[in-house]
Amino acid sequence: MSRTYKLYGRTTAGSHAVQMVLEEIGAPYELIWVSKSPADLEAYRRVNPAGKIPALVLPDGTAVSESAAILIYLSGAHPAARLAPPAGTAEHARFLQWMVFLSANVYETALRCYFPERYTHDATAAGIKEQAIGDYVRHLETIEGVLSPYVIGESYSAADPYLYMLASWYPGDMGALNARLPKLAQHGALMRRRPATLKSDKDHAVGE
Ligand SMILES: N[C@@H](CCC(=O)N[C@@H](CS)C(=O)NCC(=O)O)C(=O)O
Repeated sequence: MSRTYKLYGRTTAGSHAVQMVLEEIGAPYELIWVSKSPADLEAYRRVNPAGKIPALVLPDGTAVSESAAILIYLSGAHPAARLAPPAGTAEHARFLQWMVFLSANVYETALRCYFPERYTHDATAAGIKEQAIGDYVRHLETIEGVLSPYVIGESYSAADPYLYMLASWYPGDMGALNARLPKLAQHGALMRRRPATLKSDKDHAVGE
């Protein structure tokens, strides 16, 4: 049985954080780009029936989707990489809280920003996007309040690449965001010192 993970990704998509975590772990993986062509999408639905990026196929062939679930799974499967506090501790509860917060709020807001037309049947997409940008800042402000310097405090965890990726998708004025949220800006700078971040940044900027 191959011990290699298969990561299904796309530029500027949720596979970015998963690749960062696989790089942090040092696990062997193959990055498979999924284009938006109907043929690629139809084939990809056999991996993730929802058709959303990312998906990770485990070495035993199990396909897992939902970015937060993939990151939490990898943290637990590779404890030596110390990407999450030990399960059952209060620190782990806080880790789970922020992983779900990022997925349910920040990721959701990003999707509303980039696909506003999916949230309306009439011509109000511009208003939906405007509201979503405000929500984006509000959710990032909540995280700014706890960054110290990482999401769960002094220890780096899988929540950090997740936050880094989601913050990088902010569609408004990034300079203004950095000025308003200095701890988030500092978090981004810390992340860019890590080879795993740079590798995933580079691959996800280019794609196949
Ligand atoms: N809740 C999902 C959201 C995944 C998602 O919506 N991914 C986007 C890319 S970032 C996508 O596949 N969009 C294509 C589409 O919706 O058609 C997760 O966290 O993995």
